[in-house]
Amino acid sequence: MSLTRIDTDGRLTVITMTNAPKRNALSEEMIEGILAALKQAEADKARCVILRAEPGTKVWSAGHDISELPKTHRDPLGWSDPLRVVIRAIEEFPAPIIALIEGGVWGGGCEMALACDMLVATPDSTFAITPAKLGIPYNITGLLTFMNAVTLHIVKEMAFTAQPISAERALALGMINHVQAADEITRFCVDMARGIEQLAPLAIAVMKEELRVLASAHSITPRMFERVQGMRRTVYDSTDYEEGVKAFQERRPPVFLGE
Ligand code: LCV
Repeated sequence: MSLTRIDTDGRLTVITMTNAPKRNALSEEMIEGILAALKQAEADKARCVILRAEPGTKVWSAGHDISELPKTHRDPLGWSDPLRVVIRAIEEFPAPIIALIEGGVWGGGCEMALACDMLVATPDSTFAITPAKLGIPYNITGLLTFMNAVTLHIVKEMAFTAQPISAERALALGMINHVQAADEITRFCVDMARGIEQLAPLAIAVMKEELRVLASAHSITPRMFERVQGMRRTVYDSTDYEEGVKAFQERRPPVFLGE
C-alpha cells in the first residue's frame, strides 16, 4: 500500500502523504513515494506542486522515521539518508513547490516543509526542530535550510529548546508565507498554483535554481568541514544518541548524561 497519493491535471501536481497512523513519519517508503511523485510531476512538466497531508490531519509529518535511524557509530543524516535525498529533490525540482501545512510539523518534517518554496499553514499548525530531543547531531546542510528560513536566534531557540512554534509566530517571523483557515487553505493554495501556471515556467525554474545556489553559497574550508564532522561523530557515537532513540521507542522521557 503506497504511503502517498498523487493527483495531477498535468500542470498542477498534488502530492498527499497518507500514512496518518504513523503520523506521516518520513520512512524510506514514504520518501520513495514522494520522490516518485516528483519524478512524475517533472515528466508531466508540472508548473507547480503542492505537498500536503490528508485534509484535517493533526500531524503533517512527525519527521524522520525514528525506527529507521541507524544504531550508533553511523552518521544518521549522511548524504544518502532518504531525508537528505528528498530535501535535495525538493530544492532542485524545476518548479515551485507549495507546502500546504495542517497540524504538527516535526524535525526532519520541518526541514522538508521549509525546503519547499512557499509554505501556507492552518492556524493550528506548529513547527518544531527536534534533534536535541533525540540526541541527533543534525547535519550542516540541514541547519542551513533552517538558517535560510529564519534568523539565527530563532533557529537557536527552536533547536536548543525543541519546542514547537505556532503558525502565527512562524508567519510573524517570515518562516511561512500565509496562514489560512482549514476550510480555505486548499482553495488558497490551488489559486496560488493556478496563478504560477500562467507565468513563464523557464524563467521561474531558472530563478528557483539561482536562489538555491545563492542560498547555499557559504564559504567553509575543508578543515572547518572536517572539524564539524568530527564533532558530529562524537554525538552519534554517544550513549545519549542511543538513549534518545530508545526513550522514544519506550515512550518515556530521555535521560541525557552528556556522554
Ligand atoms: C517513527 C513515529 C514517529 C517518528 N518515527 O501519536 O530532526 S531530528 O534530528 O530529530 C530527525 C532525526 C527527526 O526528524 O527525528 C524525528 C523527530 N520527530 C519527533 O520527535 C516527533 C516524534 N513523534 C511524536 O512526538 C508524536 O508521535 C507526535 C506528537 C508527532 C504525535 O503524537 P500522537 O500521540 O498523535 P503517537 O505518538 O501515538 O504516534 C502514532 C504512531 O506513529 C509513530 C508512533 O511510534 C506510533 O506508532 P504505533 O502506533 O505503532 O505505536 N510515530 C510517530 N512519530 N518520527 N514512528
